[in-house]
Amino acid sequence: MLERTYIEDVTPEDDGDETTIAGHVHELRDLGGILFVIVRDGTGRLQVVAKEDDTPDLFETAEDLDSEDVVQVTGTLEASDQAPGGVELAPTELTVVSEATDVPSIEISKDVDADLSTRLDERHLDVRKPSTKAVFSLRSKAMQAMTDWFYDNRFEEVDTPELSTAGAEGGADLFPVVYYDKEAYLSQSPQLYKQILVASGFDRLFEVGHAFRAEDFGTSRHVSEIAMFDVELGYVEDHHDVMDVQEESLRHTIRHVVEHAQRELDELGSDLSVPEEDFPRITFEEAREILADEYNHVPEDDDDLDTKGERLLGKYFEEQGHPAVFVVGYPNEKFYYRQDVEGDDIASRKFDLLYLGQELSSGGQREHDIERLTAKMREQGVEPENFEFYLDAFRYGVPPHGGYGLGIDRLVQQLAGLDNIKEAILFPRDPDRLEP
Ligand code: ATP
Ligand code: AMO
Repeated sequence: MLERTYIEDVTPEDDGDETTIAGHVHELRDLGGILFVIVRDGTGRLQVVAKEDDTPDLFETAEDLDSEDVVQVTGTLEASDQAPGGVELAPTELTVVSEATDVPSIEISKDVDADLSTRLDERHLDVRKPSTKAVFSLRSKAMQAMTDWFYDNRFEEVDTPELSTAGAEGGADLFPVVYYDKEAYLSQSPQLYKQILVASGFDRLFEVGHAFRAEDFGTSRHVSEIAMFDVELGYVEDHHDVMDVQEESLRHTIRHVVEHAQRELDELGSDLSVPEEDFPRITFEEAREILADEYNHVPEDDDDLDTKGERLLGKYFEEQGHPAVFVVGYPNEKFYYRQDVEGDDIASRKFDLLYLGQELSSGGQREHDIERLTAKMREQGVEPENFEFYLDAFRYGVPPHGGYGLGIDRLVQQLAGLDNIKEAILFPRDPDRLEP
């Protein structure tokens, strides 16, 4: 490995220390006889001050530098009030590791916002921007925290196929693929496999995977390829056990981000707080009542909340100090949710979690009785015969179970305070974008 100190580890307290850094030339400022070279690595930026009088040979090399050249610099750290971050490097050695042969087509060092489409077309350049890189450092830290929580709470990670013969979430938005001499589909959700595995004895599992939805949307919160954090657990009493897992793991994740990704949050100007209080759990009917009474808003679809409704509910609860709220008991849900349970005053044990005014996850308790499950499938026009691989698992004893799927891209969008979900994805896919 090339010798180097990560720039985020350099502080004014290191005054007088000799160190080596490596990174891209972020910015060059020539003051005649003094050259400021701002070097950027994946963790931050440091000002290198080359002086013609002190190190004439090195100064000559520095004068020939171009933006985005890759350099390795050794020198002495000097605390200075004038330096960005309060510390700079007086260089004694400067090596050009790799030269940039072209001039970047978008501004990397300045905060002029190119439009999103251009940024995504030139994503490899856009990601060099500290504010863009911060999104993905934050994403990595959030995912580390989330997976840690599940490992720490006796969940096991599983890996299920993304090619299959049937869709779990309904047939309309499937992507067909040519699979040898058959037609197959890209997975919409690991839903069926999660349940099969709980039946088989993986009674606390999670999976980080991709889900594909051929939805014909043009919204700021939908993409065609979704990173999904899926969870399933057995031996639940009801959907509240599932919400407990969703709530605790999310709180842990946000807390970790607030405590360990402050540099990224600062870079993004995102002011995030940890939702310490219990997330309110309201029924679907209560949600509709709040929308009608407080905002005179009636979602078009009787069985769902619309985007505007979710935003308004988010606002309503945020004003009361709750950034996250569960809406429980959606009517006419997919066949795998427990519905019409005797004694329940809700239509189903399905919930959505709204976080900062946007749906972040869906989940609930599942139907584990094969008779009721097949009846529900038939009622919904889903042929049980096409789901034998799934139903078979329910013939050998299945613990009562539940789970949820959380859209990772939406989580990052909200944590980072981004307008569009595509900003939270390195190489997003939508109806118009299949590259880069
Ligand atoms: P579901 O569980 O109902 O299949 P979902 O969990 O995949 O949906 P979304 O796709 O975010 O979650 O849908 C939630 C809400 O988003 C919908 O109720 C609808 O109000 C809104 N929505 C979905 N598609 C669009 C669209 N094309 N344009 C505007 N809003 C949309
Ligand atoms: P659902 O279809 O609600 O539920 O998806 C779960 C979560 O995935 C995210 N999501 C999306 N994100 C971006 N673009 C999209 N097109 C998109 N579609 C969904 C959302 C959503 O809340 N099997 C169930 C989950 C379960 O019950 O376990 C499912 O897939 O954040």
